[in-house]
Amino acid sequence: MLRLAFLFSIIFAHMSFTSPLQGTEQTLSIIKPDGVAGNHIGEILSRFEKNGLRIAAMKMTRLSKNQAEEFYSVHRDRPFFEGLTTFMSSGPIVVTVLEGEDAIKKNREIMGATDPAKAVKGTIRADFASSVQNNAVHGSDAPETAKTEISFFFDKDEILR
Ligand code: IDP
Ligand code: MG
Repeated sequence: MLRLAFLFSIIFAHMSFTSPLQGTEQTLSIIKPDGVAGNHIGEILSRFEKNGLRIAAMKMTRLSKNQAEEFYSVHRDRPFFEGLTTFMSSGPIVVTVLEGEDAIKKNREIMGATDPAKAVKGTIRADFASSVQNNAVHGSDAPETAKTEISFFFDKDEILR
């Protein structure tokens, strides 16, 4: 009997984390320091939920300059790298794993274009961003980057269902 309970607890523990449900996808979202400082956490998270994305993991944290440089290392040769990583380490951020059908693309649509001046009205960046750099949110751009970005912030057992 005890052995059976033990077996079930292992099965349930295993079911409770990580891989997305069949037909769904996971993506990493960050509410950047400007979004947090502007008191927009609640509104931004509610946009994800209202659009059918489920929050599967969440934490508020702050990146060191080194961590910001590591996270954005693909952009290391771009002229905006220094400013971007200084900005990203300037205050607390809220990091979430969003899960749902087509989550990566859907999140990018909800976010809007990188430059808020070009973002469609009603998107997060059109409504809350103040410049190309201070653009309120980050979202993964492809399945491979989503995977690396999620594991940058979360252990497997921090992603829940
Ligand atoms: P994305 O966040 O829409 O995917 P990326 O091109 O991947 O845009 O750039 C990463 C981040 O770098 C942007 O979200 C923005 O904060 C910053 N960034 C991109 N282009 C510029 C620029 O021309 N000037 C200043 N910052 C920029
Ligand atoms: Mg990008």
